Amino acid sequence: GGAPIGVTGLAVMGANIARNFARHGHTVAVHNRSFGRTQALISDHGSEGNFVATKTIAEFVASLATPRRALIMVQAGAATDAVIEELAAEMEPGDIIIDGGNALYTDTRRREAALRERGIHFVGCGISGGEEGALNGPSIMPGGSRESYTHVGPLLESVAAVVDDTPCCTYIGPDGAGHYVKMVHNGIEYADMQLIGEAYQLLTGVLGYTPAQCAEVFAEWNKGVLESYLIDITADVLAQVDAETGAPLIDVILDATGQKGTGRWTVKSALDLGVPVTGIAEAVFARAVSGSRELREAAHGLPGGELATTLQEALPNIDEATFLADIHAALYASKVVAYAQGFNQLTAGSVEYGWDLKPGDLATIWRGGCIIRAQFLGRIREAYAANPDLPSLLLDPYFSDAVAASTTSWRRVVVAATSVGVAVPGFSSALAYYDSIRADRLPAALLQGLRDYFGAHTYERIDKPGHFHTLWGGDRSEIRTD
Ligand code: NBP
Repeated sequence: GGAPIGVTGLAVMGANIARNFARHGHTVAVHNRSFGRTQALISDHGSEGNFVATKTIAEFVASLATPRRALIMVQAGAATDAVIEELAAEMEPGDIIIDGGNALYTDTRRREAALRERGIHFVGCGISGGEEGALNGPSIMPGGSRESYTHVGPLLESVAAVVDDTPCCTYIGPDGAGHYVKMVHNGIEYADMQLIGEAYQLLTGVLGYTPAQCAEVFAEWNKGVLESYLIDITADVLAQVDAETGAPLIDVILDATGQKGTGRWTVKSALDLGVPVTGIAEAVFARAVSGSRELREAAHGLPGGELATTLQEALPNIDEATFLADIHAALYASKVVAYAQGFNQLTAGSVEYGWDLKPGDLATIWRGGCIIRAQFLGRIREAYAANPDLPSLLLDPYFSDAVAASTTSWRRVVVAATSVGVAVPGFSSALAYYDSIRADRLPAALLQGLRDYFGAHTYERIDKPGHFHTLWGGDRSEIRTD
């Protein structure tokens, strides 16, 4: 006997995932530090399935079938450590602790190693989809030992979102792999949202559209290659009217974006790995700029020297319909760049930590349940199916054609934005990345010369092997240093 799964931590995410298990016919033991939340779950939703309410961790663990499977859904950080310790103290070797919170992957690596010593499996499990996803089917990214997946995989797959009969849940890789993948997912989400924000800003700032008109544009775009949850809800948010003022809600929301850390973590890891994830970095920094209230107040009204105030002035030969299509193309191309970079980071992380991540599998389980769910992920899945070792999504035929078809529009958008003074850090840095990787020569050669000049850092030559140094302070002859 006993419940096949238990959930501890019954705030919004935990309560919803517990209900999801119950609705799928699994008996679910539930526990929360303060019993009130447990009681509320049972009284509000107890009829949805078989819940076993428990008051203490000891009672909770005792109510589980062996090997015991306990899913932690508490605040990431110290709270998670505390709960792990309480659970492990009551558990036996072979039991499984699953952390479904947004843990930092290095914490997950540490916790997995410590619990492995005690014979307990630790499954660091990324869960995406917010509260709605947790209830109706999230995208689930479980890491840990392969053996642990045989015990938790079927249960997790049974509550995940489903796309084309495939659950949006698969074994990701050892120790911190699941949380790493969830982290990069969130980083990509940051980049995607930033790009959508820039498109909106251009619609209002260059084309002069009202939020309601913008909502119609996004709803239309959601019927094409951009079709995605984020574009869909963008239309919904932009159409919302504030009950209090009667103004579009978007116009009364303070323009300072919050962040809880996963985007920042993604960029920190990318910096350590040396992977250029400019799209995610720009998005994290754009949030930081938006939140710099004092700086923005002090700088407000500084002269901009704009070259134009209207589309007509910025691009005299481009009409409104063309520019609208340009914004769409720029958004799409920039999105391809952001995803290409994110997938490159996943590959680099996989090499660094020996995870053997399968990019195509990740695209597959992100097609549904999670915040970045989209048709687009199906295309990424196909790209990696055709070539699992693809060096960049930008080199896949489908995506390279799509981006090539967008380049002129993309440049016009950056030109117009620059002319009228609308900041588009995502669009412009994505274009800079694309132009950099496709360039004949980069100014890196000059930088190497400078580094050799002031620091004798040496340089390589295009015409022969070896490392060289010019005797800048002497007779300026070149010596080979190796
Ligand atoms: P919160 O992150 O707000 O955490 C609240 C829960 O943590 C409550 O059950 C609380 O118990 C418990 N808790 C805390 Br705080 N400190 C504790 C401690 N020392 N010992 C035991 N329990 C403790 O809940 P959430 O928003 O439902 O998110 C849960 C996890 O899922 C987080 O890690 C979050 O990052 C992640 N996540 C959230 C979303 C989302 O959309 N919200 C999406 C994906 C992942 P109490 O009731 O007794 O105070």
